[in-house]
Amino acid sequence: MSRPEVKAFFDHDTNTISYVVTDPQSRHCAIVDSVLDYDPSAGRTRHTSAEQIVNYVKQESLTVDWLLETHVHADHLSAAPWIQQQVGGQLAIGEHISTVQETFSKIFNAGTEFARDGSQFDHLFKDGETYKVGNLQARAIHTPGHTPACMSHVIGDSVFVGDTLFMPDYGTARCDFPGGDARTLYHSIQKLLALPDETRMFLCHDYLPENREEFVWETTVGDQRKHNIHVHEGVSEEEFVTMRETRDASLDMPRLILPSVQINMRAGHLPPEEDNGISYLKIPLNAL
Ligand SMILES: N[C@@H](CCC(=O)N[C@@H](CS)C(=O)NCC(=O)O)C(=O)O
Ligand SMILES: [Fe+2]
Repeated sequence: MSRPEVKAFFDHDTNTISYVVTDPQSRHCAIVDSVLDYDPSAGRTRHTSAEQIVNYVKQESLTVDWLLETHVHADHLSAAPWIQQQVGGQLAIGEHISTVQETFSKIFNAGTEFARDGSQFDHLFKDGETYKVGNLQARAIHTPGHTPACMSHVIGDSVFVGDTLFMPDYGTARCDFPGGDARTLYHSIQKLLALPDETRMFLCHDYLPENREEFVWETTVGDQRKHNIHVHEGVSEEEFVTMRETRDASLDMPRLILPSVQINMRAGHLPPEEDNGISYLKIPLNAL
């Protein structure tokens, strides 16, 4: 089993971790879940975080094979199209993106200009599909529940799980976004926990629980299986669903859900400019 080099980038504004996952032999890489900085008071996007990734790719002379989005993020905007312009690579997400696009096109009353078939992406992964990052063997696993299109990616000895699991002391992702489902998440998590115990596991967020002072985003399948506070071995499906639904009822919507979803359902592109050359976002009232 080959071991990728994993370089993590932590975004303090949204608690998101992006990764550059490199095959040390070929120096080919995949970029997982990049962040486009967004100031909601000004409606201003910036590329400061994305530039760090691009600079790293250039410094290390990497060839970008893939820009992987684990899902349509609801808490930060994706910088994937901007990074692709700078350093190339194929932009990919799970094939069930069309379900997510269908759902959100209704909420945002998107026009016919908005394709609901995932065609904004270069590639749509199917469950179990294998692919390569340089010479590293990789596999996409459909892990819905947080959203219908969530995918996890096994690359060499590591798995990138997006928002399915968080650190063992924080637990699991919420399941109350449109199309989310706690029971479905439970089953997806079982697929991840069935990977070999020593598999390195990389998470998309860390929200720093009260009893910890450092952000952490790497764990192992074995640690999750034994210690995850929501789904460790022995927690039944019913117990999990009750816990998750109770917790979800107490959570506020993510601060950036409205901008994030409108950009990310378009693969990270801004909505088409209006006749004055400015792109606009909508705020649906009382719809979420
Ligand atoms: N306070 C954060 C919350 C972000 C959030 O809801 N994160 C999602 C992932 S996109 C989650 O699953 N949170 C789990 C939880 O808080 O239990 C924000 O406003 O951005
Ligand atoms: Fe998420």
